[in-house]
Amino acid sequence: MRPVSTSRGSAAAAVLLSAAKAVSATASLSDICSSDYAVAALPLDAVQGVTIDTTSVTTQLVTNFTASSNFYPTSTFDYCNLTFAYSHNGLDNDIVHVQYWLPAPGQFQNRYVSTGGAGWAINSGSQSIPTGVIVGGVGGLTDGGFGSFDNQFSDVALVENGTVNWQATYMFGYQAHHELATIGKQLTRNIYNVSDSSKVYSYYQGCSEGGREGWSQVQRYPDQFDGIAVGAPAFRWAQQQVIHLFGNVIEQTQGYFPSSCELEKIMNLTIESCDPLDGKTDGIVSRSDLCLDNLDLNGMVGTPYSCAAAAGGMQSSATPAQEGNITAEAITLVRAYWAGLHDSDGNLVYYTYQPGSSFDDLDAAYNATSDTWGLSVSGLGGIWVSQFLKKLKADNLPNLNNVTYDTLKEWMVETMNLYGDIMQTTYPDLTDFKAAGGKVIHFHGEQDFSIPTASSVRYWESVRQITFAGQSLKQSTAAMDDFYRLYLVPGAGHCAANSYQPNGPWPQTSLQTVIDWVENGVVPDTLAGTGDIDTLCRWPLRPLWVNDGANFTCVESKSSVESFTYDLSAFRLPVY
Ligand SMILES: *[C@@H]1O[C@H](CO)[C@@H](O)[C@H](O)[C@H]1NC(C)=O
Ligand SMILES: *[C@@H]1O[C@H](CO)[C@@H](O)[C@H](O)[C@H]1NC(C)=O
Ligand SMILES: *[C@@H]1O[C@H](CO)[C@@H](O)[C@H](O)[C@H]1NC(C)=O
Ligand SMILES: *[C@@H]1O[C@H](CO)[C@@H](O)[C@H](O)[C@H]1NC(C)=O
Ligand SMILES: *[C@@H]1O[C@H](CO)[C@@H](O)[C@H](O)[C@H]1NC(C)=O
Ligand SMILES: *[C@@H]1O[C@H](CO)[C@@H](O)[C@H](O)[C@H]1NC(C)=O
Ligand SMILES: *[C@@H]1O[C@H](CO)[C@@H](O)[C@H](O)[C@H]1NC(C)=O
Ligand SMILES: *[C@@H]1O[C@H](CO)[C@@H](O)[C@H](O)[C@H]1NC(C)=O
Ligand SMILES: *[C@@H]1O[C@H](CO)[C@@H](O)[C@H](O)[C@H]1NC(C)=O
Ligand SMILES: [Ca+2]
Repeated sequence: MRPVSTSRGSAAAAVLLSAAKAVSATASLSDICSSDYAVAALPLDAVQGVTIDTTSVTTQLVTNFTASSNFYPTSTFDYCNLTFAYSHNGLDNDIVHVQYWLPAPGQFQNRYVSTGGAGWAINSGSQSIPTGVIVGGVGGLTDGGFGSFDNQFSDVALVENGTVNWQATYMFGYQAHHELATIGKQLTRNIYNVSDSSKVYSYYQGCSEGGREGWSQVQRYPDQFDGIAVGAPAFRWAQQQVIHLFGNVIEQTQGYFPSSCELEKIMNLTIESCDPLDGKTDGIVSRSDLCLDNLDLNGMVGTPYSCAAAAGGMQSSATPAQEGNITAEAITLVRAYWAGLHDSDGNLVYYTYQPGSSFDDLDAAYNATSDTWGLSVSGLGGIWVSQFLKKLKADNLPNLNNVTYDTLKEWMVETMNLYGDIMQTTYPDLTDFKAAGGKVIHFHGEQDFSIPTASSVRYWESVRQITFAGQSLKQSTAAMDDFYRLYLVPGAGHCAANSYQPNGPWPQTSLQTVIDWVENGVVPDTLAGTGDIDTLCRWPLRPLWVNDGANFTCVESKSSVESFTYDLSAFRLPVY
């Protein structure tokens, strides 16, 4: 258990302090950044079945590096970039590269921090890993064995058409992160001469796919991390991947493909209508649960919109100057999108996004020759179906011919059946993690357009019901508060603040928050946010402005909780 009592806590802190002083007196960053020093520190026996290649070690001293991201405060520091490779005994052509950033011995505070990726990437290059050094720890990332630090899982997911790369799939699912952290923690001890009797605290930070990777460890290895700070995890994999195609199937079924400008106008009108319902007209939809009851969707029909022409970017194709009036067809489409995916028996399969968020999964393609909008299959959903269900080396489905709402449900069931144990990262019994003293800070943008906000609420609720089965709502909610706290971020999009709702908050220092909770017993009633709202309410409390927008509060709201709670009646087994 953690040293939270004051006497034991300060004694432990004193030991750490003197250890840090002793270290800083004896070695400099350049001393520990030699390849000989690193080779001697390799934890050769850390993971059973793994052989570290001692000839693969590289070290590079980097000075005055400036790191900037919305997941840590901007910082300038020196570090040592240590990399090496390992392989799994008995496998051919199997090489995994890991990268660890070491802080100067004088900065080291007995911490190790693993970092994850996004989309189909298992790391974020030099974007996420600085967070470790910034908190006085060693940062770590892995290439998952996908060939190089720049390769993604999707680059190697199929060996050939029809042949799944199972080793890579298990590595992506959870194994690579288990190895990264297990090696990283022991390496950290060895590099800084931390004695067996001193603690090296271990943490994880990541968002989206990176959020899923953090949960993959908490659910399987209760002792892996003392704390994790994760956002918008892509963890209910089967539903999450396939739901990206739902918007396209509505468009195809209804035969209407809206222009980007028409959708943006509907979003803008929604934000305008929903913004004040939280008690303050500040451009931020803090209570999306109150939106639909008050929104006059039919009243939007005929409202004019216009947009200037835009050049295409990396992610988007060029769009022409657009002008028109919102159509009844577009409103019908948006209603269906918000109602969620239902099968042909009318049962709910999965929910989508909160009103006010942008309509990314409804993006259509502009054809300049015909001056019309048509189907653009969401690559986020199409890639999973093509590679893992159809087993074709293809980046997307070529079209959605014959794909119905029922097909989407079948694809979700097939994914759970074939890949559930690897990718469906929603195991809800966290008894062992809690007993080990682990802590979780989990947040999710309330206006996320890529991973439904309700998906995080659903998992928190599953953990509450399964881990604390038999306890009352009040008891189990209090028990959750002891180790796992969820915060919805007003107005925020996917793993970032939202340009359509400027000045909304973002929890930039969540890793430091979980460290303070783990090491000093500082319990985060609210999570610190940047922007105009500096506190984020912890679920199930909900934000509300009172006194004519003068005071911000977190309130209980049964109806709000209910609006985030769905009965996925299309599935006969529990979907956690
Ligand atoms: C790093 O920055 C400091 C302060 O700006 C400067 O004095 C030092 O020369 C820089 N070091 C290197 C190696 O650039
Ligand atoms: C760290 O070193 C490895 C191996 O030389 C290199 O591939 C990687 O780009 C380096 N990372 C940074 C951020 O310099
Ligand atoms: C760890 O101990 C070795 C052997 O005493 C010493 O050479 C090295 O400088 C120490 N490392 C640090 C970071 O103090
Ligand atoms: C939507 O609102 C944004 C400002 O947040 C504005 O830039 C954009 O032009 C608006 N879009 C339309 C279609 O009116
Ligand atoms: C939009 O509706 C107005 C009437 O409200 C009409 O005058 C105008 O022509 C329509 N614009 C387009 C592009 O259809
Ligand atoms: C665009 O429209 C033209 C004319 O109708 C058609 O020939 C062409 O196939 C379309 N392109 C795409 C990519 O659908
Ligand atoms: C594998 O499938 C893709 C997508 O259908 C196809 O383009 C490619 O030709 C196939 N490769 C082989 C070797 O059959
Ligand atoms: C779609 O379904 C029809 C009727 O069942 C069938 O004839 C056709 O081959 C199917 N098309 C595709 C692309 O699967
Ligand atoms: C509202 O905030 C003001 C200033 O922060 C404070 O003085 C006042 O007590 C608050 N009122 C309520 C009802 O919380
Ligand atoms: Ca508001």
